[in-house]
Amino acid sequence: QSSVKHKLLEAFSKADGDFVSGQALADIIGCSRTAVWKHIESLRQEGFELEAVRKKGYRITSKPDKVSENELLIGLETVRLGKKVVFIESVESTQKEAHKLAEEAEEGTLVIAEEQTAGRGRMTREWHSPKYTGIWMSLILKPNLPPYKAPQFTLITAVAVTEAIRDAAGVMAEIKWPNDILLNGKKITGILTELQADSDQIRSIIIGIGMNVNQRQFPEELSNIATSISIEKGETVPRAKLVQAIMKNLELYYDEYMTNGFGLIKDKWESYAISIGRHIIARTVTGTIRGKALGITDEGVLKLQDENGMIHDIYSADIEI
Ligand code: BT5
Repeated sequence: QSSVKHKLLEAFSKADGDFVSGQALADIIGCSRTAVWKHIESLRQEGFELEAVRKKGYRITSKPDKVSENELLIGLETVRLGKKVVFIESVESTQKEAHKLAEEAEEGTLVIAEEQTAGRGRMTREWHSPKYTGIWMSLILKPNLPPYKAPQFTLITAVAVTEAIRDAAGVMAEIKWPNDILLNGKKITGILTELQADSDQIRSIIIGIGMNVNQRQFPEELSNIATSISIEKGETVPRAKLVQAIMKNLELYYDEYMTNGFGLIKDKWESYAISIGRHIIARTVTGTIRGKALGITDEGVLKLQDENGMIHDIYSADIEI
């Protein structure tokens, strides 16, 4: 049943908004034209809107705002990333699921949920992940690289996600080192890069992305620091389209990174970052440093110059601007 739906959606995806004849659909799924009609009805039940015109066939006029496998498949323009989707309606944490699947999973496998009941940030922090309004997903990559390269993936992801938000939602997202994306000064996205590795070789990188898309409000404790795309833009944004844009950009920059190294990504990252060139406060586990953010190194380390002119390498911290 679900593979029939898959084939139908793939056919509509290829048609790119044009009509597909009932006969063509019948051929693709190997059934009668009457049976096609039944499958079309079941798509309608799921929230797809389809137009049916005699002698022309069917076309999809709108997709439901869901992030399940089918919605992500239509219009996905990647070769590897996001081709295998593990959708779970409600999960503790997609990150936790991805860790469980990582060893067996093929590269590019995406774990995504409508809701997380125990989403997490760095360390033991909580990540607020309410139902149907955000993007809560974890992507499994398997680059042939040593583990010390892993922090660069947070930066690659930040560039890919920032561009996806700018293009697919039309709002000016900016990066705050190392793993936040802000809109009008408030956090809309957090990135969590984790590893399964041997001492000299990455086995899997698990990139967790949490994005506030269509929330209209936040709990008290987050309302000063967090926002959503729809609050800032004043209209809702289809989440599947954002996921697809992220997958496309990530594939592009991942390939760029593996082929040509970090140069281009570093330039883009610095051009999207708000903190570079400004005075900031970096709170690390060992203490607080104030100074001017000079830029990032090829390893993704933040260079911070204090008032005595001394330059500090910041590997991990929370930044206050
Ligand atoms: C992060 O941590 O920003 C990484 C968040 C990664 C979440 C994704 S969702 C999919 C995957 N599955 C998971 O379980 N996690 C990943 P950090 O820099 O430590 O920031 C956490 C802090 O952000 C919290 O302590 C709150 O102050 C704040 N916060 C929590 N939920 C938020 C939200 N929805 N929007 C904005 N800020 C939030």
